[in-house]
Amino acid sequence: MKHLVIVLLLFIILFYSQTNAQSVLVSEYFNDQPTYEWNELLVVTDNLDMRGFVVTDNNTAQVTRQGGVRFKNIDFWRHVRAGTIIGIWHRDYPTNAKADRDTSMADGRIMLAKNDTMFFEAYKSNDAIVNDAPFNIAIDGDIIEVLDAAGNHIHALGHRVVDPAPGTYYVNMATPKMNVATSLLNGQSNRFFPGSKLEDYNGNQGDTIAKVCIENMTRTLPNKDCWTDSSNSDFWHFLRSPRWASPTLNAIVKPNNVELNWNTLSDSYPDDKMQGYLLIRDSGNVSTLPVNGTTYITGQRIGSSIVIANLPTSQTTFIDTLAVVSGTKYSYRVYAYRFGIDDELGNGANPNTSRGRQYNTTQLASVDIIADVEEQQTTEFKVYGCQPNPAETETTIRWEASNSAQYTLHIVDVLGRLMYEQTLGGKGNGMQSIQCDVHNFPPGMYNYTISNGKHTISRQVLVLHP
Ligand SMILES: [Ca+2]
Ligand SMILES: [Ca+2]
Ligand SMILES: [Ca+2]
Repeated sequence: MKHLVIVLLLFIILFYSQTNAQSVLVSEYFNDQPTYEWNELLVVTDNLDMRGFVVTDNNTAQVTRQGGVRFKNIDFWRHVRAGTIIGIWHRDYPTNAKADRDTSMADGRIMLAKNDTMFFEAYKSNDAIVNDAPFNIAIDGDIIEVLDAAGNHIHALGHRVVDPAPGTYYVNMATPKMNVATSLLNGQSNRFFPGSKLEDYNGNQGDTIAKVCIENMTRTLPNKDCWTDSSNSDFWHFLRSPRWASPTLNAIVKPNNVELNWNTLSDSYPDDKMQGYLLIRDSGNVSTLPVNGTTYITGQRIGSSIVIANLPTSQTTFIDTLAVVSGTKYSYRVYAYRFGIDDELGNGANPNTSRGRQYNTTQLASVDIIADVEEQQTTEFKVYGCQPNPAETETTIRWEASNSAQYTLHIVDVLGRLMYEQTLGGKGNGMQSIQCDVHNFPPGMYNYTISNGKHTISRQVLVLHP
């Protein structure tokens, strides 16, 4: 029993130290003339309150903290989403281009300057040896460290070439951390690589989990190896996409629509609307996934699928206004996403950048249905083959009603896209007909469906433009 309690306590301590310590990662930092120096942070914990957080550098001997920034007590830092990339210039903005000055967090990427008092207060360590303590990376040794608002160590990456390396501040610092035993020349960056999972961000000097070189620097982009093109974009994508445990989707087929409902995904701060659902329909098999970095609009195609909605996570139902064709298979998918269009790279950012909108394409809700709406079994009305069929410019659809209900006509293409819709009015008994203009339809097979709200009957028409 006593052993069990100790084990449990150790587990709890370990759990807390892990979750607290790794809420933010120091991913990479760049040494140059101070004007062009930067560091890059990656947020791990979702909905993280970063008000009061500190990013600080160290002196060359790694003995004491120097300067840096403290995140201001403003709403901007209150609900930072997992996967947010924070780049900080160590002085001012070099230019006002979005690559260099990006103050909008909706896309999960910001690039701010230390001297921007909208976001930061200057931080100077109480025990800084030098009076003037700016944010300066030294060639022979330094550390970029993140502290939480209470001053607790969160994460650090350092370098030091001179023996003994590392210095005493580094040695006494809590984990997780990493030090590379080399100098960092102007024009070089120190970066975690491979950095493909959280455990890769904590190690001992000599471990090959961080690298210093002049090649492949990646400011606010996934880290790259020095001499190959491999990057840790999968890990960035993993942090930047939402979680959805056991997604389920139900579809209820009605004569003139399909009602969809699904279970809600995990969203620790729905108010910011940074997460949502992408809904698609396919009248065959879904073969193409949404592409990371791309934001789709309703009606847009993803392979053979069609986007039917983009919804916030507060909504878990949707009515697809589609007159289904009996016997036809329809596939529905609901994908969860986080973040909007990238401010710098625009819509359609290369998926390898893991920037902009990120989809969870492994945890997704799906349902396939074969529509069965009791068609051709009613005595209330009959639908006859249209004339002519194949049709070139127009065709006449005839039906015969035995009562005077309200009838509607829908024509859809093979993807289920509505091409034509007509209310036929409360016609009386007997033979009815309507002439349809099809000269604008692309050549192909179409389904036409007549419904009286209770029953539907569908037939097919081939459109040709010889
Ligand atoms: Ca941005
Ligand atoms: Ca320094
Ligand atoms: Ca990087």
